[in-house]
Amino acid sequence: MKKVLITGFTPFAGEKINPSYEAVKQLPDYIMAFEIIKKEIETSFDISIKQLETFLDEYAPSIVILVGQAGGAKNIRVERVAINIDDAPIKDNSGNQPQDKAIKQDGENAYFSTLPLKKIVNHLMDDGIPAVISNSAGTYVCNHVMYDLLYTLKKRDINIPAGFIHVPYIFSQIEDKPDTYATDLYAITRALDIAIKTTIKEISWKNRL
Ligand code: PCA
Repeated sequence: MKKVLITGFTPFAGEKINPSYEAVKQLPDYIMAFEIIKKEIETSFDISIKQLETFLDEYAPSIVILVGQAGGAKNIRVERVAINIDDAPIKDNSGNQPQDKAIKQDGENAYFSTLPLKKIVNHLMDDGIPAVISNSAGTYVCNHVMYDLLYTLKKRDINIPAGFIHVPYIFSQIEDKPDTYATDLYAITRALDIAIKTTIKEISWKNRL
């Protein structure tokens, strides 16, 4: 059975949970005849990409969607681009804080997501979930892992839909943060379910042509 690899991150920056993995965990085990492989990735520059590469080897997925928290975001942010730079505003969970550092010496300056971005955003909006295409995944661990994903797939000549989605805080995280936007976990889980279905439909149509 074909597989979708979907990952969330561990909590970081003093948070008790990370809504990305909380939502990933809630997804069903199967969607439209694809097995959904749900994994947690450490919010660490070094560990995260080792974990990701192990998952790619182990599962050989047909679709990869990485999910991370974007605290303060007011919508689901479907990322368009990963850039070749680490510039961490805070330490990661391993205590590292790289500054102005290229991720891959032999990598492109940037790689574009290969997910059907506009279709995902449109289907989310049709469902009443606020969503946008974002043109920066930042310069912290999320951009780092998105970059490593797209670089690795290109190196291995694997042509599959792959990309990144940032999600807002959920309500339990903002009790001590006045005036900060949050949504409920169900909306995020539903958004991920829609993103997966939209991407599966996209490859199913392409294969019929
Ligand atoms: N968000 C961080 C890293 C882990 C996460 O969930 C980021 O946006 O880089």
